[in-house]
Amino acid sequence: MYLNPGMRNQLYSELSHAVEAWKPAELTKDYTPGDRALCLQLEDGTTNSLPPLRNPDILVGENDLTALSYLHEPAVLHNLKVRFVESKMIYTYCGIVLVAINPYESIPIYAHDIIHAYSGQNMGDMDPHIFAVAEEAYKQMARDQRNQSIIVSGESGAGKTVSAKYAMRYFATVSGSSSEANVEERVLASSPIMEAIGNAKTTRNDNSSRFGKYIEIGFDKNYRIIGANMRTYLLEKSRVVFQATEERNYHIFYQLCASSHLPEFKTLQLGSADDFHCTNQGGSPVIEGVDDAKEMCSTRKAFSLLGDDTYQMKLFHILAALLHLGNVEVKEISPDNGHLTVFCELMGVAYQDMSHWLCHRKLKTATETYVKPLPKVHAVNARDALAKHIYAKLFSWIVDHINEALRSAVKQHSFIGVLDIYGCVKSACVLSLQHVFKLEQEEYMKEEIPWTLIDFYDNHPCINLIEAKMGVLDLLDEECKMPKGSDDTWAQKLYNTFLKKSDLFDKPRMSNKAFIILHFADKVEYQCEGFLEKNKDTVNEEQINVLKLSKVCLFLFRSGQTLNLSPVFQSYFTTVRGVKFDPLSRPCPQFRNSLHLLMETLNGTTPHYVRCIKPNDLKSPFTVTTACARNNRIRSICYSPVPVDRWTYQEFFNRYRVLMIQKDILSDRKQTCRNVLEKWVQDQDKYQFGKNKIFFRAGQVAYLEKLRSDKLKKACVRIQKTIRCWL
Ligand code: AD9
Ligand code: MG
Repeated sequence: MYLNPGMRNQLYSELSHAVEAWKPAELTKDYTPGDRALCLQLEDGTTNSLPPLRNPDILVGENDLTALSYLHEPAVLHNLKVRFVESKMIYTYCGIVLVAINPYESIPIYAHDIIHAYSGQNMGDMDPHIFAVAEEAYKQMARDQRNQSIIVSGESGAGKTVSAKYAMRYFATVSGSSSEANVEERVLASSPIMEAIGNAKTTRNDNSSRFGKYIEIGFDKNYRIIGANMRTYLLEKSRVVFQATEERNYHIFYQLCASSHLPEFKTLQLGSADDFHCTNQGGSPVIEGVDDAKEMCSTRKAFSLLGDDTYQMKLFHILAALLHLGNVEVKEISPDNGHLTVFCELMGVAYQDMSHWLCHRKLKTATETYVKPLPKVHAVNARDALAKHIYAKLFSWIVDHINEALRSAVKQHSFIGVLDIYGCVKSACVLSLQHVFKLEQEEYMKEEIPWTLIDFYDNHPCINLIEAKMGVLDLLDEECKMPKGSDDTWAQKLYNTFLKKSDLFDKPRMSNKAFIILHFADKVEYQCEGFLEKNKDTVNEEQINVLKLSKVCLFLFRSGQTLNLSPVFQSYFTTVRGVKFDPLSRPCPQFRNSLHLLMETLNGTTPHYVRCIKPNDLKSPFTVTTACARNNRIRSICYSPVPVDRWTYQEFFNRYRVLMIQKDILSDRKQTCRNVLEKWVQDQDKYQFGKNKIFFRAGQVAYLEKLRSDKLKKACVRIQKTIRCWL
């Protein structure tokens, strides 16, 4: 028998000690049904007793995991498996969190009639569903007069983007059409555009989002949809010039190539995606079941819905130009380099200037300025940096443009934000969640509430290791400035500074060119090679000046607010197995600000959580492989933050006045609320009285709401009867 160390105190809260997740143990006495405990002996000789942990059959398959008598990893897994594999139910609640397992199969549970079935219903009355979460957010927005957010998390390919889209579709459908024509349709049209320019095929997901997105759907005072606004985070720029084996560049490039035969695209001089360096490196330009030419039609339709067609064409010119730029061999630039000629034509810039600055650099000293030819490797890097820079500008221009098109003339009364956290758990956006949990915990402390949130999400020591003064990144910057700095010298500095001094830092035994960081419960090995060059990844100012003279692409450079994130911590990290992940971004000041803004926004809303689970790596329908299921995401379900609902005493009093009879009402508001709550909710663990607020465990407010509406209904019936009597 294997014993999880957490079992000792039956808390299972040993998440941070994943290294020692399970320990062997032996039963010292046979278990007979009816025994109240199992007697165990661990390898080190210590003994333990545990209650029998299997849930009664009647509870297995429950649609809320918190209803299980024993909420531990095997029980959670078993319950999810029973629901998912046997009953084909992909959604389960765990308190306030909706757990969604990717079915990898189209299932008929998202049609319009299902949306309407969920509309106006109470969460507890219906099967768990993304629509139920959306409905809850919608209802709470109106009921509490508070903005809401739906936070969708999960590893790559788990179904975050799909869930976020269904939530948006729900709002677009139930919130009716407002004064503005087809506003719902236009809000939904932002998705195909963003996916075309920000999603790509990776080894883990054919439609992987390579940026984070927070979209706020705006409502008027009648809670009808009036527009939307989105913020994006951490676009993976390096993909524009580099793709790993089996991966692709952003979909839009393949869509353009697949449409190159159309008369309107003739000037782009494109052809097969196999012919361009930026689209052929992965050696896998086709996605099974996807027709890029058809997708292009959807992208164009969405663009047309959200703006005028002239800009659309300009964008396609720039995108095609990037493909040609990728094919320019910088060292062999002749006066008539074919691809460079097309690039310059499409971008509307002078060939002479561009070809010159692709292989030269201006150097300034205190007294003079001179021009130096660039060594080939630097010239290639500068060309790639330019391509990435242009793409990032284009991306943020499109985001701004969509926001402009979705801005409403009507005053916004409230919003529901949907956060699609991209990539795996290491994504920087998760930091925002940690922050929310931290604030949550701080509020409990302020209110003197004894509840504690498990600090699974508290990753601050790790963040400090990376971004604090003289942290990993600071040392990288320092090394970049050294005349003889190299990846190896940087690695050495890291070892000298952190080895044996930080618990979260380690060095692989067999390598002097790599380091290990302990993120959450996962160790990740980073290869140092190429970090310095990537960190220096700066755009040649002279090349930008050439572009700024162009009428075609000047519009991209007007705003100048693109976050210039160093790619180092965006996409250059590789794990031991060579699997790329979406790591912490370089926390440059602008990014920190945008993250803080996101945290502030989230903090001002009532959060709803959706945790997506990828059940297997083969994309097989309704299959759970143990390795996948036993990852930390599933474990973490057991530790989801539970309490969220809170009311001030006055708010509670006002709302639930109907549950009080005259003699309940005392001059002391707090005492009144206490008495009433104790009367209606017997289990005292379901709520806590803070100094200024009452905190409720999940589901309690819904329960009180039901009591309230029952009371009101009864009162209505009484009134109607009385009126009838009078008549
Ligand atoms: V990434 O971090 O952006 O790489 P996501 O966003 O978590 O990832 P995504 O939503 O793109 O994953 O889902 C991956 C694929 O799983 C989809 O393209 C669908 O083919 C499949 N999927 C996900 N959810 C559902 C669903 N509810 N029903 C059917 C689904 N298929
Ligand atoms: Mg996604």
